Amino acid sequence: METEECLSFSYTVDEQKCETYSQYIKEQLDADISTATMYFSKVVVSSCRDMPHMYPSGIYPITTPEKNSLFLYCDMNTAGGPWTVIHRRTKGDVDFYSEWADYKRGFGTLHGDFWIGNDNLHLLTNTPRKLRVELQAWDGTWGYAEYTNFRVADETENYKLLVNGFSGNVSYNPMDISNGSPFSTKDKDNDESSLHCAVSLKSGWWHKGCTDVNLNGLYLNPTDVDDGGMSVMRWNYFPYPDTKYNSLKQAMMMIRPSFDRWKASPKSLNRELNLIS
Ligand SMILES: [Ca+2]
Repeated sequence: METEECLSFSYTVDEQKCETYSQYIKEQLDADISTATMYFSKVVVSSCRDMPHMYPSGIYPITTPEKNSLFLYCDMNTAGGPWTVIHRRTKGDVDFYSEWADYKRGFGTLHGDFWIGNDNLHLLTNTPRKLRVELQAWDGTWGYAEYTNFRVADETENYKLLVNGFSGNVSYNPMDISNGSPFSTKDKDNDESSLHCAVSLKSGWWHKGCTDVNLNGLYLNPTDVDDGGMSVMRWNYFPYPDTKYNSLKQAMMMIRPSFDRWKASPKSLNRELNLIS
């Protein structure tokens, strides 16, 4: 491996080993990531994006420019980061078939499966944000999608979603259908369908009529799916372009500023602002 291909600081020429800082800390402390992040928890910044790149992935106290203080999970390893993780499902031990108040507040645990909360989503996307979605199928296939613009309105607009500017390695962009839709839960039907999509698909989501992506659906091994796949955690046509519903093993959503203000030229800044206005 050439050093240019290693994005980590801990590349060693002799061993030709490229490690992330998280792995390095884990080995050094013989501890899990939570211990490592507690070690650094006195770092205070206004977003994950401002975290020094040498820090490991983990939970950090963030004080936003609006002076809201909250804990966020910063992913320091994924391409294009640091990212703020807003949704994660890797184990299936958290119930995502939840009510409006739960989705508003957020639930789960930042180290495991969680939803960051719709009020937090609104707070964190009040300036333009890029969205990255990571997916893993049960056969081990990884996929990702990115969106140039991602914003969530406040509760008075039922957390309406703006998402566009798709790119990625998945064959289909199902978020396009959710774009412009308000959020719905099992106790609040805001979708355009005659169905109550949140109940039919067992999830809180920006359902329209209903949706082609159900990242908050049921966490099920494919052998346990008994409704044809409608209500499972899924991203239609992933990983098999010929099969509409495939249950997912893992999914994660994360955000970061759409552009780095300090790197953008005035010209590109104007282009960006025109795009979102
Ligand atoms: Ca409906």
